[in-house]
Amino acid sequence: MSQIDNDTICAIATPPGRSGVGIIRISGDGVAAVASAIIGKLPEPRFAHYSNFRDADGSIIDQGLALFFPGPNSFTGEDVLELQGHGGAQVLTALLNRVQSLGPRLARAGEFSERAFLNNKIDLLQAEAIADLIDASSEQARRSAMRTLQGEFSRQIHSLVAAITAIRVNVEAAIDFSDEDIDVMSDTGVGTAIQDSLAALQTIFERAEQGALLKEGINVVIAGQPNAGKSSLLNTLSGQDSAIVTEIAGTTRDLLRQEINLNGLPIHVTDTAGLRDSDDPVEQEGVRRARAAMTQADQILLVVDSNQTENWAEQLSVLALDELSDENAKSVLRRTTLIANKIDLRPGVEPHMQSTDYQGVTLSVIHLSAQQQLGIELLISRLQDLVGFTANEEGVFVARKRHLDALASAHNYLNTAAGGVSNHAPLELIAEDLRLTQRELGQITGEVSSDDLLGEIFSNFCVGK
Ligand SMILES: Nc1nc2c(ncn2[C@@H]2O[C@H](COP(=O)(O)OP(=O)(O)O)[C@@H](O)[C@H]2O)c(=O)[nH]1
Ligand SMILES: [Mg+2]
Repeated sequence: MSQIDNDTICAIATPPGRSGVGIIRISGDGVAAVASAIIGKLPEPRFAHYSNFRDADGSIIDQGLALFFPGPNSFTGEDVLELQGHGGAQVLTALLNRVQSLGPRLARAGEFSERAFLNNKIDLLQAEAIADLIDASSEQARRSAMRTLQGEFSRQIHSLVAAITAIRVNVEAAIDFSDEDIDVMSDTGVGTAIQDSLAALQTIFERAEQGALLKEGINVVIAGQPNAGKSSLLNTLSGQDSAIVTEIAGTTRDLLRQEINLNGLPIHVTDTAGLRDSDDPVEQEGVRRARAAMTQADQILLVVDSNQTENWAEQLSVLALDELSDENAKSVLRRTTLIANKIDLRPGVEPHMQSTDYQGVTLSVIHLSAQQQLGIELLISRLQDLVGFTANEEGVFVARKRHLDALASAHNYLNTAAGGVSNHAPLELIAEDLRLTQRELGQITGEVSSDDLLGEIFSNFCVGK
């Protein structure tokens, strides 16, 4: 576990730029000395104190509010002083220099939150939720981050850990009494209790998975032959005229990225150059970048002209699957949805979805018109279904890949323990699997965590947080 540095830290807590108010935050034992030097006294705890902020020579740098929160009843758990002055770059720099000249050093990114964690003011999930709340890109993401910050995710993990502790106690008892003529394992219902915990773990995982989607979103790449209507589809999805659309094949060369929010699910869409052989070096580079983007995509939307859907093999040849290993080719196909565009040119064809088999993989085909905005809702619900996204975010808490990995691994250990119980495996092995389950869960809240992990998590925060 990281040792907390005892030195006093300071940072500008408001974003750079011009604003009515700019805040400097100071935390640590040196706070009292800073307060008396700059404002002449230590303000009464938790009262706003209006004051001059003075430089070493007595001149006034700025005027504003000073707020003092004595430890342990502060965000970091240490003495904290906030100087709320005016939000100009020169004002804040001068004030920060003055604070530093009195001893405090500049805080590292996330160091205030790290101290709050190390002083047990918040657990690791909550510390991460602060960063996620600040970064929230949608109303749903904000609400789910707030749920984690209020401790909902942590409470569910804790109650799971408590249930597994109770099971471990019974398994340990069974080990102690194994020579005697009583069956502690079945008397105490260990098997059923493990099944209950497995179900609870599954529910938490599903909520966390939704939360991770709200936070991270999915990468969608629009690909296909020139003039299929890729850029039109990007424009329709994003509701903006972002990409140039012309009837000239080869218009798009650069990758064009747009962030779209579909009912709270962030979608990072990339429009690409049409896939064809070309002598033009600029276009060749565009095609190369398009292919590279496709390998990174969670979903590839392969746009084709709906007049040319008789021969899928020909349409799918632009994916250049024969240049890939069998496994990679399958992976590309599994990530591909076919978009049969321009149905407005085909009298009698309504927007619809069908499927087609290709090389043993079933692909969905969505018939729509990007330009006339017909059938776009089919595509949107298809994208949401693909990642299992539900617009109902009740009980969903923001989560990261780190949490999902730990939950999945906890599920594995617990499942092994369940199998051990039904197969009458040695009790010591079952006890060990339960211990490992708990260890994985402890990593989520930060009860068990390495310095490396903590360093990585907090360094992604902004300074002053
Ligand atoms: N009728 C019709 N034309 C479309 C549709 N989508 C795109 N187009 C036209 O097809 C041409 C190529 O479109 P564009 O989006 O630039 O295709 P890209 O080369 O794949 O990016 C343009 O003239 C578009 O107006 C559609 O749904 N219906
Ligand atoms: Mg284009």
